[in-house]
Amino acid sequence: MASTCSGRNNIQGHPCFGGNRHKNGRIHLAVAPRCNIQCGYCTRRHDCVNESRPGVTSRIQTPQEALETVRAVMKNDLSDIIKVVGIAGPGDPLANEETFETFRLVGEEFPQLIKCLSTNGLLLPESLDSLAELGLGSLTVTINAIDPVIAGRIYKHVLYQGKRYSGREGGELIISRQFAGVERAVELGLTVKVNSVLIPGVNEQQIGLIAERIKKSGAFVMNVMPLIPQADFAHIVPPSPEELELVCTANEKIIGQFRHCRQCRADAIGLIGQDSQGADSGCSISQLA
Ligand code: CLF
Ligand code: SF4
Repeated sequence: MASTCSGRNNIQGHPCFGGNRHKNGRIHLAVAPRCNIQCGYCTRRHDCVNESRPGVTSRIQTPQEALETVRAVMKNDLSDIIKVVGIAGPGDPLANEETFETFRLVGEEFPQLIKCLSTNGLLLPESLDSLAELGLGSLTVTINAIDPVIAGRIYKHVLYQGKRYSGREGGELIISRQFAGVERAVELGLTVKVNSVLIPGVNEQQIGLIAERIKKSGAFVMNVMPLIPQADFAHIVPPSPEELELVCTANEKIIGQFRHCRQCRADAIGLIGQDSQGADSGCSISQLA
């Protein structure tokens, strides 16, 4: 049944959407191992306890195990700070049925927690009614290009409805799905953040154009993240903090910028940058959330 959700969901206090990140934390549930695209910068690891970057997790949990993790956390000292339950990987949450089941289970028992999801956006248009019914509050979509040729360089392939797309064709497909998803999410009252991975020599000219287009689409905030050089992009020198700052300052004239991202792990728990699980920090989707 389509959701009748209207008006903006309440995500007050969300540390990645302008809330107080020194007081408010989040718990990430690593229930989503599978992905439907291959980004050139992505390496996922499921057994990693000492690496602090998106796409890594100590282990994958089932929805029931994830619920038990939330129960345990909400019984201990962290219960006062955890305001958000997020699913951000280590693959694409929307490519994993477990994401929906986990939000259902956790939402029944902990309705006070803001539900947050981070995705590459490929399956967003067809997933949004279910997500709105589950009470999703905040959504992050990672958009790295608006030019399909450049997107084709970033996404090695895109798997959609049993077919594999690559190059310009794959780029066109994912970009159209991402923007259709962002616009529909805004209509449904979700608060939307767009993450963009700044990849020097590949998409730096795209970042300002993405900012303009997402502003028109109704997104709330943008988060430009530096490339973590891995996989096919291992040879690329990532942007320096100063270069990143210049980009954010230019973008700020177009749309608000989130500047405190720590490129978290898929199993992070606690305040951003001070997590108690896995390594140091925590959101996932290999460079999504
Ligand atoms: Fe997690 Fe991502 Fe939700 Fe935040 S993280 S799913 S929006 S609750 Fe935040 Fe971590 Fe940056 Fe993500 S600091 S990587 S932006
Ligand atoms: Fe999939 Fe995220 Fe890795 Fe891209 S970065 S291949 S969307 S898991």
